[in-house]
Amino acid sequence: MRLARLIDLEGLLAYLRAMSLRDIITLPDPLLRQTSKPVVGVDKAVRKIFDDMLETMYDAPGIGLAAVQIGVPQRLVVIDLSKDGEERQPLFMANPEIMSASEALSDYEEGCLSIPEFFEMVSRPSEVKVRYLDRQGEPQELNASGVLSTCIQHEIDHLNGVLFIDYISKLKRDRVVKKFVKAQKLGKL
Ligand code: GNR
Ligand code: NI
Repeated sequence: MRLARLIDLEGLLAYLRAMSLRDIITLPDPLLRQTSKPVVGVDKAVRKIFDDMLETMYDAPGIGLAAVQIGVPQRLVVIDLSKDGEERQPLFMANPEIMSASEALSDYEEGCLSIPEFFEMVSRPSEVKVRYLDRQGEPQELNASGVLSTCIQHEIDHLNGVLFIDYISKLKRDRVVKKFVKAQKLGKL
């Protein structure tokens, strides 16, 4: 748990109630480069991981999270694109797979909770068709465009050990990795 939450009473109470906030691993943690394993099905244990991921993502805050980012190398993703004050719309995906992707590309400025405070434009297929198991373990198919498409592709990349910095110039990538290696040596940011 982060120090900021320990000295924040409201945050501490929320933590004690839910017991599900997890630490998000950051660059250069080698786990971020590992390939996550498929889940056999969606049971109680998997739903607990989903819940922890969602809580951690809302707290960060972020619009998506892959299980590996909380140190669990299983093929699980949560996404919620709802705006502040709107009703939450969590999307739970187990073993998500991209079935097809459009030829047309879209540019979007991406960030990643595992690479805090770094943002760059990334070009990806505008639309994807994705298959996954939902929170009940039911197979689902989804056609995504816009930010949802970008986010799904970003999260599935995490499951394969791929980060958005892999799509930017080597110069910029080396620079940001170096910054995080140095920050870690100095005992984190
Ligand atoms: O919160 C996040 N925002 C975001 C913005 C643009 C493209 C992708 C993302 S996902 C990111 C959270 C994250 O790191 N998920 O893995
Ligand atoms: Ni990310």
